[in-house]
Amino acid sequence: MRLFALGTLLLAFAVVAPPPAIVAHGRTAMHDLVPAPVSVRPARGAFTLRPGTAIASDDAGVAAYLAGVLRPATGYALPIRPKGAISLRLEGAPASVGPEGYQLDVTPRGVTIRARTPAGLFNGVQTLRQLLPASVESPSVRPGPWQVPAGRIVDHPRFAYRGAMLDVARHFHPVETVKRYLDRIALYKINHLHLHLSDDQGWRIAIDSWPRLATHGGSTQVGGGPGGYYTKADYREIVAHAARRHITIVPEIDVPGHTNAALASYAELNCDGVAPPLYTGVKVGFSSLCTSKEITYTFVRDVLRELAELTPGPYVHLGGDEADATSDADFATFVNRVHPMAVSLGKKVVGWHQIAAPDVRHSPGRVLQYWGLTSDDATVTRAVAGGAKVIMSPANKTYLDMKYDATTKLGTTWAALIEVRDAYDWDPGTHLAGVPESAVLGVEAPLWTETLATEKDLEHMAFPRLPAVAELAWSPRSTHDWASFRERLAAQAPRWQTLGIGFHRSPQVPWRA
Ligand code: IFG
Repeated sequence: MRLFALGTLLLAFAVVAPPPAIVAHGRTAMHDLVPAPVSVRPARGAFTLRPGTAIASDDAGVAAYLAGVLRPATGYALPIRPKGAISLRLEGAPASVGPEGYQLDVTPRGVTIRARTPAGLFNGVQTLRQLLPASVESPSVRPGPWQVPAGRIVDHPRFAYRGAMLDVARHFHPVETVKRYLDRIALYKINHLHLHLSDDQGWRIAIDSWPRLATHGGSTQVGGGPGGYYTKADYREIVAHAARRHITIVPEIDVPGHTNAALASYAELNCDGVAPPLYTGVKVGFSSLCTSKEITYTFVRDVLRELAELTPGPYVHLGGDEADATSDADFATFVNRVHPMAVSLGKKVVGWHQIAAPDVRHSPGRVLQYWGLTSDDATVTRAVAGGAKVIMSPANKTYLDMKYDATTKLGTTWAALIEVRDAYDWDPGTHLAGVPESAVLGVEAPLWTETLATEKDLEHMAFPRLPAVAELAWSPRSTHDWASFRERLAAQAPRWQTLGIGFHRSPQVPWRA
């Protein structure tokens, strides 16, 4: 009889409905965040958004952004007021959060995000977003309840440079696609978008002093399609869209190699004075600016001046990869003349790590983007000893144009097959011998588009591997754990479905029904 009574008591306790914000296995959404925060302390209960909920904020831009995220699915007005149950504060955050971190507090009475900068508030908003049901991402009104599990999160990034790259040269992708890519990388606290604006197959940014670069050099693409280019107004629109998401645009003009589109546009840029035809194939390493002609340096100076004027961010990327048609001596001469032009325009130079060639001088603030396949690179080690910083983009870990496995239709395999776990299970802080974590500016996931013509193609290759790289860039090493990450990634999928992101259903991830 006694046993029966105990059983009844336990049963009674079990049927007491847990707070709705608690999902299966006692996990709340606080356990499903990507990237993993530095510290998470769940509490009982939840905050429920109501039709009368208001947003108060010390930064108007982040408040407007948050309202824009929450209004469509909730259908609530969510006015921005001096006082509100959701408050975004620029004081009271612990010093540990630094320039981009935040403290998020949720109680049944309200949500408070504290940070030291608007960027920190923005990052806190991304976390708040993930604490709400996936249906909050819907562009149209969905039923609630709109509950946020209670607790405290204190968070800040491991690396300052958390990047994504979009190659708009091989296949041109329109402004709307770039803006949606910005919306999506913002979900995972990525704060730089590197645009690969020129290559053999296309020149994608209008330059007033050299108009044929875009009108002729931008008139085709891999496979011979119509190509396209950004007008300066288009580019400014992309920069503004990025800035509202606290994302810095890093424009790349790849030189002296990867320049057939420019050479095809102006005969005088060629050593023999003859413009080659436009190129719509996928070979690399066959083109070079004419490093012995003075007009080449006038050309680069004009392009850099106009690009720097369009780019509020601190970096310009000058490529430097696969200059196989340029002798080592000519490459060093060219780079040593051109990088100082960018510095005199107030910019810091990023380049593929080949710019660390022996005879190339260090320019102040220069950053090497490592895309190699090895765990040791003498040129990089030497350049770091000379003051260079490194963005880690090992091609066998972060190149999102690599096939997931042999069955992937899109993409290539030259670096590696990269399934989700391959993109996750490495450490940017220790990847390269001779490059201490203090020299690692951050991580970037390039998306090359030789085989990616449509936005759906981009989505399939970027998701779910981009969130993996984003976690490496943001989260402390102590939270790095594949078993946890794959579960948290599975919890992201309903959000991608609601956002219409056509992601790869990797067999490595326990996607929920
Ligand atoms: N390497 C080339 C890219 C692109 C890529 C495709 C770099 C720095 C192979 N250079 O990656 O232009 O073709 O995976």
